[in-house]
Amino acid sequence: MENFSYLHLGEPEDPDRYVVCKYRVTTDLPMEKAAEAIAAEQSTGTWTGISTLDHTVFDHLGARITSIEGDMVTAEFPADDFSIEVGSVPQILSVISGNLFGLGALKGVRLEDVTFPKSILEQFKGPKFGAAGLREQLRRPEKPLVGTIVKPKIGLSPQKTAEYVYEAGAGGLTNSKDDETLVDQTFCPIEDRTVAVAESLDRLESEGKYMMHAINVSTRGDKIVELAEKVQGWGAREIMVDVITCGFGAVQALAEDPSIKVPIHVHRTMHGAFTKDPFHGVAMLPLTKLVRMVGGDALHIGTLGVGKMTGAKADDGNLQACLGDDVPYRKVMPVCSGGVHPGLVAEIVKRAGTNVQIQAGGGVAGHPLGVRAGAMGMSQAVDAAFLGIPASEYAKDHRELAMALDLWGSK
Ligand code: CAP
Ligand code: MG
Repeated sequence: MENFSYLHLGEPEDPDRYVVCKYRVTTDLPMEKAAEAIAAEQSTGTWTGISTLDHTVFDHLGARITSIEGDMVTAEFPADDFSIEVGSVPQILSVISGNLFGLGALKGVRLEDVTFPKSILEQFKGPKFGAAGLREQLRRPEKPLVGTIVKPKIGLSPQKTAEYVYEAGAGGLTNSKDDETLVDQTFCPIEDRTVAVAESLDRLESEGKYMMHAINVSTRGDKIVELAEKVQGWGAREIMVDVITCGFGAVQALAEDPSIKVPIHVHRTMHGAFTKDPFHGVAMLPLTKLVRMVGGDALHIGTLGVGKMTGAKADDGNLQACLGDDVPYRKVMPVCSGGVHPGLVAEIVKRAGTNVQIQAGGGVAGHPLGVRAGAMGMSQAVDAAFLGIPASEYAKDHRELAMALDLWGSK
């Protein structure tokens, strides 16, 4: 049986013809062996030599291990290993983050980053609106967008939801959204909720306040576009998709469908199943890059080490993946959410900058004086951070912020 080596250490390939992946590998084997196991399984090999593999195929489609530095392995996959023309994330993920996670040769393996050649990037259209499009619709050119998540996450009636949204907008918020578990339940049918919320948004607009509420349309693949079209017809100004549970293809179908004329807020619930473990799974960074490719307009990237969700670090590359100019797409609005309250806003802005959407559920609904005051507290905290004024200073003239800082403290 002919021996095929996947090791090409020190010979990085032409980045324009290869998909380059960085894996963090934990193994008891020599690292070269573990790295080759990844390259073989994800390209032209399997656990044993095979009589049907020849050098014509291997040299063309075999993955190449071009670097091993400590526990970091670089594997480069020929662009021809991937579907042509269609722009297919499912097939990409099957190659770069498929069987390898189950390989016995590896105690742990985490896909930390991926970069794509132009030939693959060009197959995708990216966001239809992007960060700039959101800002244009909200008449908010520079300040961070500031939003809330209607809480409790389930249970409010359509009317109560609409009242919450109106109060949040009246308190100065630019965005609100359904929570990730709310779609179309008996206690809050999606049509009734969408119509009632649209009336609140229209009322706010008549008062000179521009606001979006993302209606969650996360449902089965063969129904999601139809549901989004209905929701849009009932007056939704933004839709939300839970990308991990619905799939990247669902976001792409909505973003590329000309009949969908509203931005897509992308939630990432369930991501923790594979982003949380620093030694096994998939980091958020590859997921962020894929969400931008398929057309998410706004994406949760965590709170940069500040809020309740663990895992995110101050600079894990996700901001750059949303806002960078290194790919041919509109920018994605990074959403910082999860355990956020006014006392954390300054630190988030310090770490993320101002081209960001900061949102709070409990940090608004938990305010002692109710939703409108909670919204005012968040809005005041964003204004203070934007102006470079310490929140404690700004709170001297802003009671709602002062009460929030008293209740939750500040970082
Ligand atoms: C935040 C939230 C969001 C999290 C998701 C929640 O509510 O609505 O889903 O932000 O985390 O359900 O926890 P709170 P991430 O503001 O009350 O925490 O953004 O990291 O995906
Ligand atoms: Mg939520």
